Amino acid sequence: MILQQISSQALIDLEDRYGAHNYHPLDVVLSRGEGVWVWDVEGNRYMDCLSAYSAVNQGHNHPRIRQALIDQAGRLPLTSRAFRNNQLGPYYKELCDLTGFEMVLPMNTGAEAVETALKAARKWGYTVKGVPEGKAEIIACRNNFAGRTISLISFSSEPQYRAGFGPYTPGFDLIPFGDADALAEAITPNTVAFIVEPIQGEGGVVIPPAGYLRRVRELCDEHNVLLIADEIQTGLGRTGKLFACDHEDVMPDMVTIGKALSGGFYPVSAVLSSREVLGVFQPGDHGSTFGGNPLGVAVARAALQVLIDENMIENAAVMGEYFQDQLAEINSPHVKEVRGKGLMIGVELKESAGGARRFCEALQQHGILAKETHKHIIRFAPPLMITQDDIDWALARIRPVLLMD
Ligand code: IF1
Repeated sequence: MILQQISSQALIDLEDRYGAHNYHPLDVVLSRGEGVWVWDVEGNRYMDCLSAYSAVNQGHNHPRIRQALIDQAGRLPLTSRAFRNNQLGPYYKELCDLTGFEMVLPMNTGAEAVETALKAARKWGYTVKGVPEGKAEIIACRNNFAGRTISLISFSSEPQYRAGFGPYTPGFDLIPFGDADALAEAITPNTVAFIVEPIQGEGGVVIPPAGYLRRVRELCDEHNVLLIADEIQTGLGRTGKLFACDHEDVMPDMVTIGKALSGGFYPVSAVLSSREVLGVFQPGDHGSTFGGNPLGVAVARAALQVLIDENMIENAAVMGEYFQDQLAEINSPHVKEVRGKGLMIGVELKESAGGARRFCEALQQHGILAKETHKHIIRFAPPLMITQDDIDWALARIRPVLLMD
C-alpha cells in the first residue's frame, strides 16, 4: 500500500475500521509538520494550536532535536538499565543544573512519571515520615488529569475516565482545586503527599487564586507532606516560565515532567526530586524497559537545549500575553472568558454558544487546529516558538469563527 496516494477519507476509513475508538479526533489526516505548521495528505496547511497537548513546545520537527534523534539512532537506541549508557549521566546533571533538583528518575510517559512519584511518596511516607505500613494517604484535586492508568483514574473526578474500570486503587482523597483551606482540613497524620497541577489543563485551563501555591507550600512544610507538582503539561516553558510553579517562586518536593521533554519526538518523562525522596528506591524496587534509554535521553538533552538557546520560554510569556489580549479584543458574543498563562490559553464559551466542538470544526475549515475541553472551552496552545506574525495570521481566521452565529 503506497501511503502517499491514499486520500484523507480512505485513511479515516482504515482508522475507523481497524482501530479502537478511544478518541473522537477532528477529521484531519496529517502527514507533515514544521514549526507551528502541519499539512494534511491533500497538502492543506494548518496552524497547530494544540502542540500535541504541549508535547511539541519546540515546534514540529525541530532540526536540532531531529538530528539528535538520527545521530543516536545510528549509534545505540536501547541498552535497558541492566547496563549503563553514555547519555544518562550527563542528562541527569543537565536536568538537575537546569531545575535545581538533586536527583532524577527517568521514565517514558507522563502517566508512568506520576505513578513513579506516587510510589516514591508512599515509600518515603513509610521509611522516612513513619506512616504505618499500608496507611499512606495522598490528596489530589477534583478536575485533575494525571493519566489513564487504573491508579491515576482512581483519583480522577471525571466520571468518563473512571466508568467501567473499577475496582479503584485506595489511598486517595479529593479536594477542590485552588482552595488551600480545604487542603489544611484534609491533611491527616497519614498524609504523605499532595499532588497538584499548578494550572489544570484538561480541567479547562483553570488558574488558581494568586498565592495558592505559596500557601500550599507552607501547609505541606507545616505537616511534613510532600508537595508534588504535575508539570507534564504546564512545564518546560508552556506558561512563560520554566515551570508554572516559578510564577509563585514555589519549589515543590517532586516535579513530574514529560511531553515537551522530547519536543514530541519520543516518549520521555521524568520525576525530579531530592536525594531524601528519590533515595528511597533501592535497586529492583522500580523500573522500565525503556526508562532512561539513550535514544530518548539524547532527544531530551537536545529538546531542553533548544528551549533555552532559542529563548522559547520568554517568547511564550510575551506572545502569550499578546495572544490573550487580542483574543479578548475580538469581543465575541459567544465568549464568557479568555484566560491563561503564557501560551496555555483557554477560551471559555457561554452555554448559549452550543459547545466548543463546532467552533473547533469551523476553525479547522479556516486552517487552525485547536481542541475543545470539557465541552465549552477552546484550548489554544501553539508551539512556543510562534511569532507575532503567526499569531496575527491565526487571529485573522479565529475572529470570523468566534463571531459566527
Ligand atoms: C489523553 C488530556 C491533556 C497531563 C498531565 C499527566 C498526563 C497528562 C497534566 C499523562 C496527559 C494528555 C493525555 C491525552 C490527552 C492529553 C490531555 F486531555 F487527556 F487531559 F493534555 F490535557 N499529567 N495529557 O496533561 O501523560 O501518559 O499522556 O504521557 O490521554 O487523551 P501521558
